Amino acid sequence: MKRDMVELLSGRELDKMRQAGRLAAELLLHLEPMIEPGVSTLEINDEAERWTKARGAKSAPLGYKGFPKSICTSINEVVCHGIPNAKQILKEGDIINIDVTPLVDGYHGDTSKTFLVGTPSPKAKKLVEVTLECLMRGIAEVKPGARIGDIGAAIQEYAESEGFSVVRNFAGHGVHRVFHTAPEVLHYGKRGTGMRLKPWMVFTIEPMINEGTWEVEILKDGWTAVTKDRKLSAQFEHTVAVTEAGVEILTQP
Ligand code: EYL
Ligand code: CO
Repeated sequence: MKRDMVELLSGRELDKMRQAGRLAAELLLHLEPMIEPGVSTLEINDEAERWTKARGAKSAPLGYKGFPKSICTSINEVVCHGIPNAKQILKEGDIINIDVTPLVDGYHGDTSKTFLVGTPSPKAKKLVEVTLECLMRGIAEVKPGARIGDIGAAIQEYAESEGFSVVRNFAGHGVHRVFHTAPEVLHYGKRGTGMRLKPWMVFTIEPMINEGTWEVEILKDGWTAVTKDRKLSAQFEHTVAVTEAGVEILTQP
């Protein structure tokens, strides 16, 4: 299968993706009560790993391109791919994105959410609300015949209208038996451009929205992406399927 070919799933495969997506959504719900000041990101990681294994699934990020942990935990200025660590303790006012991808019976469910730790600043809360709305506006564009550029355009228009910026270095992606594959789903762009969406395509939409500059830097650990200006970044992610009727979100419980 060529790297730029977008697979259309069978009905049986979409059912597997529904199961994987549901488990991913349930995992985020399970972790939510742990998100409190004083907990370490390693404790969250270890509970995610334990819960996932107990359900007969695997954590896809673990070992993926050498990634050392089971989930990504991205706090405040961390844009994505934060590595859980025992010395990294959540504190009052933080925002933290938890990104999970259980591999269930050969299929991946990929979802993430930015949680508030206690009561963050009004500015931080606004960023998180706008980022969720960006994801939902992107999803609302998904239907047969729409263009992939319509998704990014809707996200960019809303983020920038609220005074925020869209990260360019990371994109949504096709996901099924393969964790990351075609299509690439940019979170910025122009309406009416890019490939046409067809029923049975499955991909993620996962906008990263920044308070300041969209530019990111990778820390010396080789994984952690942070904002260049060290201002806040938030992200939400769903795995979605294109259906005859429009769109089905696979990663809600
Ligand atoms: C591992 C691999 C560089 C994830 C996603 C974990 C991190 C940095 C290379 C994308 C890319 C999750 O789609 C993702 N999350 O929604 N890499 C990922 N890694 C990793
Ligand atoms: Co993803």
